[in-house]
Amino acid sequence: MVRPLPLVVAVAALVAASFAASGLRAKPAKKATPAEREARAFLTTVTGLLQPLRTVANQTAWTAATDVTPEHTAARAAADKALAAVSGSRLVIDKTRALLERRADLDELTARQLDKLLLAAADSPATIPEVVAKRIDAESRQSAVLDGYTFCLQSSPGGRCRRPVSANDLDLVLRKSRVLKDREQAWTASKEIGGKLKPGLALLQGLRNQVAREMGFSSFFALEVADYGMSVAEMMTLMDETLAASRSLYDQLHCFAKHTLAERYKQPVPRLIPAHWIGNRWAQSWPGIVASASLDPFFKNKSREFVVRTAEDFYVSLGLSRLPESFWQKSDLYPVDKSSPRKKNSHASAWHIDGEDDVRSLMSVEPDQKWFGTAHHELGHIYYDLAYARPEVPYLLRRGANRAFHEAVGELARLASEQIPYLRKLGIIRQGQEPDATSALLQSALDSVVFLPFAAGTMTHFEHDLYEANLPPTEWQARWWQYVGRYQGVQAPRARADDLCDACTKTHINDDPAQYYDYALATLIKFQLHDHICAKILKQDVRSCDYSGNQEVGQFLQKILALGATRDWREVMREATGEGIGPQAMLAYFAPVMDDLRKRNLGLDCSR
Ligand code: X8Z
Ligand code: ZN
Repeated sequence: MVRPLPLVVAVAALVAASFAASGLRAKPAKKATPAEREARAFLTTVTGLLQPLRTVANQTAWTAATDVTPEHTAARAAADKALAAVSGSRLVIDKTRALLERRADLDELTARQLDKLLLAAADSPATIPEVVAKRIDAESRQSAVLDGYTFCLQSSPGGRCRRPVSANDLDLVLRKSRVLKDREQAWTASKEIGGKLKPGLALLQGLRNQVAREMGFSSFFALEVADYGMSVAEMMTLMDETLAASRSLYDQLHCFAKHTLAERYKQPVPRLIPAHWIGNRWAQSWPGIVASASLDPFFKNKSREFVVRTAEDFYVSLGLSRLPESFWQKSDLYPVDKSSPRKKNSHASAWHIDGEDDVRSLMSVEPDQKWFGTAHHELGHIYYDLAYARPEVPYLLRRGANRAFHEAVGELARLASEQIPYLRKLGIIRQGQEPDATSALLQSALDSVVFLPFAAGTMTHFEHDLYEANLPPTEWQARWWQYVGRYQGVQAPRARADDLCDACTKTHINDDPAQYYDYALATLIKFQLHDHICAKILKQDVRSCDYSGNQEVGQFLQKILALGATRDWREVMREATGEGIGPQAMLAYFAPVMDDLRKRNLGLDCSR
């Protein structure tokens, strides 16, 4: 016989069960300390003010990024100022600091919210209102310059553009053309915008540092790193260790690539690879080097809509819900028609507007391999957002376990989207048409391993110097190319003018400053999660592994996503994979490439 539980016990059991199911730890009910009660009341008030202000700021930023006009740029700045007035107010700063001094008397969840509040305040401290206002205006203007720019393949002597092109057009030339002259023209055109962005970044360098230093951080870089609970030195060490661990594989990939490309373009083998030989504007991934492994031909007869709908189907097949109808109505997923005067940001992004279910993505999807992977990536962000938008997760903790986790989930879905059994199941690749496994894995390393020297090397070290060392604008070009050479083994096609800013052409330097190590860490986490999913849950070969249709995989992911930032990310990592963050899973994944390349490169001059 089942005896009914007394009411109090039943409620306690229910609460504990719902916490356990949600992954939040049920604390034995203890009486809240006075500090805890005070903090909760404070957080309720502040969150009540912040959530609507952030929603409006996100809405106006969305409009500014999807329809670049002076009015939208100004509206974004106005909304950001209204938000800054609360988020960086003296009351918020002083009260949050005072409460955090009593950390021992606070619940973990409460202290975590206060930590996030203080970091957000450091973006716009009211103690220096003129600096904050200048920074907001400068950020808004910089995005408008970036998003409103039209690339130009050919200018007339009068300076007018004879051949305006989109970012997708330039990327296509770099991915497909075998004519070096055309490649150099496209690469050079992609860098013209840097000169226009340089004065804005020079202004922002000072303003970003000023706000961060006002709150006691050594620089803006240190402020952004603090979100991981790490110091600058710790982050830089982690980056350098990651580079060291992947260095021998990278050297083999570099050697193979430069010999293959020199033969393709009928050029002498260089020491460093000329940037315009590579199929990406920043050489952050090297698509198309193993031509037989390209999946682009399989997307020829597919529509743009197919690409995004298939990405949604992937998540639904794991047991996650369909996206809210508003996602499809409000997102901006496809390129602007060439005949339209509208300008929008060309880089893919995912937006969580209200911290609830207003989620949107901004993309310029075309039916090809790159956008197929990117659509899976962006929807990863969206499903993360939706998973933690629930009452148990306080508004201030509705974010990834850390920023890298958010990126890792997107990149994990991209990796899953490239697995041959999945593409076969979807009918994208027919039986017998698959690229051979060795070529596919080699190309995958050329997309993924080569990313680390860019992310952990060039980008992170450049932004470190930009903020921590106040690197003067006159030295930006030289430092950028010094790092591109040192970490990536790549060089500019010809000398670059000092008044240009090739670093400025990278979206993140402008819009997501001092955060690019997120993607380096995400690369490691991605392979660790992938290894766990394939080896432990699906019991499939990690290099030929189909997640789709498996609800257990969905539950594994959902459990991580639903936590948001309620737990320390190191714990989340250990509980999910049984290990700390590291390169071991990635290196094991590509171990056959290392063996293969040692043979292929035997006797070649690999020096650089
Ligand atoms: O910016 C992105 C995503 C949006 S969060 C498309 N990525 C980095 C980049 O393009 O530089 C994904 C991988 C690296
Ligand atoms: Zn992303």
